[in-house]
Amino acid sequence: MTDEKDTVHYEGSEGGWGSVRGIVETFAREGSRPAALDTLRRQNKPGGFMCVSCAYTKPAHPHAFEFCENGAKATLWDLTSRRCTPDFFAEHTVSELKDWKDHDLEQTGRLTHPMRYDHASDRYVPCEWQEAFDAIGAALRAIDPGAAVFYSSGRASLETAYLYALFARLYGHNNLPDSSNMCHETTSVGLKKVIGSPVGTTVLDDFSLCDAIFFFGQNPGTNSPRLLHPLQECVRRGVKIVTFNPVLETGLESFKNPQSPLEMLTPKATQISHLYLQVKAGGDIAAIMGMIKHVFAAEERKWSESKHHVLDVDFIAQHTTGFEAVKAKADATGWDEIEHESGLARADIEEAADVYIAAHRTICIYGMGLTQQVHGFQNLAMLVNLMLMKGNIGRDGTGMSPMRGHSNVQGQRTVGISEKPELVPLDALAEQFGFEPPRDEGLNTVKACEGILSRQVKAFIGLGGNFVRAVPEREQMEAAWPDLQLTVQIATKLNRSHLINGAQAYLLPCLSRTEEDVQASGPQKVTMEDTFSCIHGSVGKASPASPDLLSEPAIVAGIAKATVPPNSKVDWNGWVSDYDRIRDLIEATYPEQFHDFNERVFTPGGFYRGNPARERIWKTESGKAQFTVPTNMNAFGVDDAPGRWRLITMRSNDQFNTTIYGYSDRLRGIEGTRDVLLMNPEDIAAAGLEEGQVVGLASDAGDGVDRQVGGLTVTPFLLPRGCLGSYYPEMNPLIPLWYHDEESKTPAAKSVPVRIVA
Ligand SMILES: Nc1nc2c(c(=O)[nH]1)N[C@H]1C(S)=C(S)[C@@H](COP(=O)(O)OP(=O)(O)OC[C@H]3O[C@@H](n4cnc5c(=O)[nH]c(N)nc54)[C@H](O)[C@@H]3O)O[C@H]1N2
Ligand SMILES: Nc1nc2c(c(=O)[nH]1)N[C@H]1C(S)=C(S)[C@@H](COP(=O)(O)OP(=O)(O)OC[C@H]3O[C@@H](n4cnc5c(=O)[nH]c(N)nc54)[C@H](O)[C@@H]3O)O[C@H]1N2
Ligand SMILES: [Mo]
Repeated sequence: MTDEKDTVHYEGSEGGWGSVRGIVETFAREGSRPAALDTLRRQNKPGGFMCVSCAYTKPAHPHAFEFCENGAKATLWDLTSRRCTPDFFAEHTVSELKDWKDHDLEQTGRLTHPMRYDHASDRYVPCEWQEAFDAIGAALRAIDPGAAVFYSSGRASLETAYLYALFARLYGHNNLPDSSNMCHETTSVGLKKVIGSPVGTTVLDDFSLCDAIFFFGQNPGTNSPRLLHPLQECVRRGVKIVTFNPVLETGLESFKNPQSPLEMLTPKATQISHLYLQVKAGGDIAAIMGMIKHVFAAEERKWSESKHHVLDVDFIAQHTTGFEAVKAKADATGWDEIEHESGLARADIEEAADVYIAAHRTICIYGMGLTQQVHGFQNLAMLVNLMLMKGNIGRDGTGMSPMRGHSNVQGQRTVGISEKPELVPLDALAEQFGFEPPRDEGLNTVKACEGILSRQVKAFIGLGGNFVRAVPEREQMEAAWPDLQLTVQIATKLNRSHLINGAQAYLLPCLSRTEEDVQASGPQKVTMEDTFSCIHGSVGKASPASPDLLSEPAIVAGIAKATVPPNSKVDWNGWVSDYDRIRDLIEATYPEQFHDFNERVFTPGGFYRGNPARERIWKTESGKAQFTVPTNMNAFGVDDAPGRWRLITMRSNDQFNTTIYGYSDRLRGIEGTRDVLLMNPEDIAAAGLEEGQVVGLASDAGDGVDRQVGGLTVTPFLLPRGCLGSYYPEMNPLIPLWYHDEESKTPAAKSVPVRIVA
């Protein structure tokens, strides 16, 4: 065993005073004005604004301060007093800015003015909005619509998303990749395949009914901290939480509630996980197979002893298909293989399975640890196998609960941002707007990257996000990018993607959701969908960072109007003047889910848009829930080989995706740097390395392509043997573009094959 003292691992609990200190520090760092406190008070409240950070729900009965350390950071980041103005751009060439770190670029503050990139001076120069729209429209009209890509990061509202997708289709393509393609696309495709639902089946109320929760590869302490409140309540009720994660994540181990004054004054934190299993990266298929084997064994024993079942045999008979094949596979899989592939001991897996067997109602929460794997689909299918055995889908207090990422990433898909035409009611759109929508499959993120590399894609519009920083294969992507004819970035803060420009390039600054959005009919509200499929209204009240900002709907409409021919059923100006009218359009396209949309915008806790799988109506090919036989026992995309490691690319507690707030990963005890290589101490010794030594990583995917990242300090950390950890997005140059989930093409960022270069 490793001596814990020698390894970096945070001692305290998530939440608590550390988290309060985190908020206070951010307040100072952003030069926040007192008005920012008012904004925080309105965060995630009915009639307030919805957090710009994660997609966790906004409860009907919010706490006095219904936000977490990271939600507060995200809000204060938007409300910073710093400004990135035309004067700043006059002082710095774009080439010069390319040497800046991600953190420093965003620290220049909010973008204030529309800018055009001027190649001659290598600078961004100010332009007028209409001038930008006209030039973008002319450039788009000059190319084949199929050669344009309209990307979105999952933050923009339902109203913006709907207009953006409509614009793409009126113009003539379905090339609508979304950050979801790098994230929970494995869910959208995988869950859809096996239970007919592209989204989770649980709602918040299920958490007050369940007896057990299984966590696979999701880190709430950092990425959805408000989820820790219901978890804490669950633990108090006696719910058993079992976690499978290669990293001992503090939030999942223990939690101190910063909203509870009593708890803050005592040293006591709630122990969250009853059992914490440090599965090998990519080892979940085997671990779940072990649990399934144990459930079958328990079924045999119980049946022979008492003629009672562990399995929900009626549910299996009535609602599922493929059960026998999975049983046969479980029988045929030996424990040696399971232990080897999962890195876990049989007794531990059996103990986890015993929690599952004893529980009447189980919820399964999962995240990037399962979805960002080459066999990510099989990860999810195995979880569904396990859940179906005891009828744990489509019953109160149970269900599959993917924790989605960006605050409206799920909703953007709901209202039409999809490259998959079969997921969009194209006939309804054709009727509503009197046009013939394109029916061809569009480009997802990986295919958009392929198109950019092959020079077939000519134009890129980014509705938020930091595309070149977030995608795999960074070196090649950055090299190909300047060959694009047109690049347009709609953004709040400067980032790396704004520095790699096409022949014509525009940087268009928009309002943040925290800010007041006044249009011709008055102040506007917008809406988003949370991870439980509930729709919430949001009203910004802060005064805009600059008088020259436009709202996202106004920018999308401005470009659209300059691009597509006039159409009597398309009223860009009218829609932007009153977002109620956009919600009417959404209601007309999706009448079942969005009926009475405008009346229901401020339903406390949001309004639920429904999910057939929750009612045990399975919209799958067979009309049943599907048991799936795995073809692989691990999710790793290449074979193990000597000197080949599985690299986990991680998020720190001081970042939101490519936005780096600071260099502290408090919950993992790493301070002042992100350039670390986390390694098990025994691995460090076995590899002949030393703590503190600076090394590099090279891609070891077997394709002969040279991909390297250097300057990483070897840091002992309690990871399973054979696994390495380092931060996203710094590690993205190491991920081959082809290294993605086999079904959904989600880049496999959680078990990247690498070699250590000393
Ligand atoms: N503060 C903050 N909040 C965020 C974000 C952020 O960057 N910062 N990002 C947002 C977005 S877009 C998203 S998608 C979500 C992401 O939220 P998560 O889904 O939590 O994503 P990650 O932190 O990337 O990884 C999740 C966990 O998977 C574990 N893991 C890695 N490999 C494996 C494996 O093979 N098996 C298992 N079982 N576990 C594994 C990691 O140790 C980590 O704890 O969070 C959202 N919220
Ligand atoms: N190696 C590795 N790669 C990954 C991941 C990983 O875990 N590992 N995770 C993947 C995941 S889950 C995701 S979701 C993607 C994220 O990929 P993206 O969504 O493309 O990236 P973000 O970092 O969220 O985008 C940040 C930028 O969005 C802009 N922005 C912020 N707020 C707003 C707004 O309100 N409006 C507009 N228009 N712009 C705004 C700001 O300019 C900011 O710089 O990365 C993926 N890449
Ligand atoms: Mo994400």
